[in-house]
Amino acid sequence: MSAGCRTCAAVVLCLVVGGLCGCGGEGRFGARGSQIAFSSNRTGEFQIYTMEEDGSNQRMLTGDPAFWNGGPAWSPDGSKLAFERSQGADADIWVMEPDGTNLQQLTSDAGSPDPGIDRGPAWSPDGAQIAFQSNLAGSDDIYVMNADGSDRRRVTAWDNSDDGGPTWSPDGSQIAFASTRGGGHHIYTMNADGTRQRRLARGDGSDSQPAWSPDGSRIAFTRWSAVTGTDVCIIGVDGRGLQQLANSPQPEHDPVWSPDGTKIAFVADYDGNHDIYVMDADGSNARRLTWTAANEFGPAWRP
Ligand SMILES: [Ca+2]
Ligand SMILES: [Ca+2]
Repeated sequence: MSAGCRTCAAVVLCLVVGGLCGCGGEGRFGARGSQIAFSSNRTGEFQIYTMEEDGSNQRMLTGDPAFWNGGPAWSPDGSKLAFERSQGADADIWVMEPDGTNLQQLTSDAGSPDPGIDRGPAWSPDGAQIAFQSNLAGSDDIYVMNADGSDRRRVTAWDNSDDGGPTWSPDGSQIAFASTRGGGHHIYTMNADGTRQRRLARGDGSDSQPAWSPDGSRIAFTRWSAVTGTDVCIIGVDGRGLQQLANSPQPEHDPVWSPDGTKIAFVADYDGNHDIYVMDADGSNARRLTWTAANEFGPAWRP
């Protein structure tokens, strides 16, 4: 296996088990809809950063080299960032303010009963709940908890398949996610209480990382094929209108919508490492926002 293929395999594995989605006002930390949070290992371990949507003003929010930090997700009012933080084999959901202060751990291993690897936080549109994936029951499943970490409940329980990468519909009634049930990796939708689970995108690709569009009509996601590796695609919530937006032979993944639905931020590796890019929602006009030799992942647009 070539180094490139190993990278692809690592990315695909990361996409399958990792859930990255996520998604005010003229406030203390920038204008509404103009900031993007992401993770980068430019200083060593992965930390959470924010930048303006033109790539300027990149600031590190977390800085403890003992922890891996990723998967940032903005609260709907833009006042908080949920993210996944791990040390060793464990990972939990944390939340902080957009300047990196007031860190709080929402899921915990302390004293058990939570030995789970908890990842991929996604806020409900009303800000009251956070969906995430956890292997608490063995395989990865989607869980929903109150935004303060209380009242966790499991909403997927399909054999031993892995379910991850939750993203809420804008009206809060549904959650899309990626699942390995039935073989392969595909996008499913369900009611937010776990009922009416059904497969969305057909085709032979390995699909992951769904991101619901702000107008509710489409879902962006990552599809892996043997020809072009991981690509950014979108599909209607009725399962029609599949489009490939970024499908070069290089890896493209981690799609997320701008709050106004006109742009999609994503991650691509066009020069040997991963960086954040933004394109128009029709796939045109891609421009690069980060220029490091390190890796950037998991963009999340501030509401
Ligand atoms: Ca590609
Ligand atoms: Ca980079």
